[in-house]
Amino acid sequence: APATESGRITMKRIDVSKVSEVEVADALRRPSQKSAETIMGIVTPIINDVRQNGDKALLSYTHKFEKATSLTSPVIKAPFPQELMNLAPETIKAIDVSFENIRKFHAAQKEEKPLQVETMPGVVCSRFSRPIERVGLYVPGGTAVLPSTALMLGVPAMVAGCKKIVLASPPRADGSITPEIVYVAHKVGAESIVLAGGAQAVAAMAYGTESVSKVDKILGPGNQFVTAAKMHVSNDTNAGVSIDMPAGPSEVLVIADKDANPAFVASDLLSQAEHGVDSQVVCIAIDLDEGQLQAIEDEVHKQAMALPRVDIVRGAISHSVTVLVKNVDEAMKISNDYAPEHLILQIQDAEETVEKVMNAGSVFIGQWTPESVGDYSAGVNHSLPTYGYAKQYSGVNLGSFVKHITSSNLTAEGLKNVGSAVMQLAKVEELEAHRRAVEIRLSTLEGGKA
Ligand code: HSO
Ligand code: ZN
Repeated sequence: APATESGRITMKRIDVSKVSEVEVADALRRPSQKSAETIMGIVTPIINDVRQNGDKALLSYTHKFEKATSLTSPVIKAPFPQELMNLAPETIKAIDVSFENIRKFHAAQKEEKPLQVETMPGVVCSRFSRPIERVGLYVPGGTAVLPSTALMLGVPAMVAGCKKIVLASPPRADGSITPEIVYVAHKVGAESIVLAGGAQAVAAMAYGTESVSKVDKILGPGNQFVTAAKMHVSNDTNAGVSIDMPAGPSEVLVIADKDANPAFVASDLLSQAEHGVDSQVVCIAIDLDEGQLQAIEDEVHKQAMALPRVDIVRGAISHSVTVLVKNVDEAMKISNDYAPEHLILQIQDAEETVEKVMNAGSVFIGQWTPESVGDYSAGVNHSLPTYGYAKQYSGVNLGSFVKHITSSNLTAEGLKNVGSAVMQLAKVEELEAHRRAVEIRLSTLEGGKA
């Protein structure tokens, strides 16, 4: 039956004890995205245009897509004028509190000192990190303003010590930029804000234009065009730019047992459902009876109807599902296969269950931890792998803004210890110059010279 039958907002139900594994997987399939070729076909000409024609092309796309026809310059440089960041005191306070928590958590991810290992006597291997010098942070526009995303990208970039932080975000139709985003840009020490969105913003940061600084890495979520553009530029060796991860629609998986408060469960499902019609939310119900299931469904409907974004929620809920299982292990098996961006554990022993989490972007433990605390203020990052990519990607973290460099340092004794292995492998690979680089030194040592 359609999920919105008679106007009721309800998730479909599936009982794993009654259907095959294939049916479970089908029910949990993410809403399909437009094909990669279709999207690439649209973004490639835009990227090429910005690459060739710089600011002129960038501005013309902003005029066209953002309707910001009065905009004459695509960039604002720091220091940002105070009048661009006038905010209510309570907003400043909220940003400041969140900033500080995110800063603390990401500063703790710094490596105290270089890692150093003596693999053999006299053979010392080290690893140290250096910030990526120039980063481009994409803050989406679209149906919501997202200063929180500016915080999630900007704060770790600042903590890592990136020299140049460029923020890009689509301007409003009057050509202005959300003051909250300007305030965050100011707090993280960004050098500029690019007033552009979509593939054109990505291209401008990847190649640079007359006024947009070229960057070394582009991070941040975005729609399918932004994601495709990031993939495109990261595959272009002429751009010399990397990206964080493929991004998709927001999603959450809530595991609830008899102890869970139905109203809390529903509120968490809805907080991700309101992101977009293509978002997906999943509820795994452990051994709930009909009354308990009904209670969650009633709350979903009731709370959804009271939301300003009820139409978006309706879209998301139409491809969302409640999965009935018998125990925690069954629940965790499904969750790990799904690899949700956000995993909420509203179960007894939530903390102990974390050990069983194999794939997830970020975990929210227990009934007092709504996912929205992580979206804004707890300190964890909200830029997370979606669409099942939590199987192989980490969310944005301090490591996203640094690269690791290794070093080797051998004494004469060290070379004597490891030299024969090197020479033998070089011989196997028939790379004689490699072998001789060791041999020449060993014979010098044997000759007794200093
Ligand atoms: N849940 C979103 C992030 C976000 N929520 C921003 C509110 N604002 C993606 O994980
Ligand atoms: Zn969110």
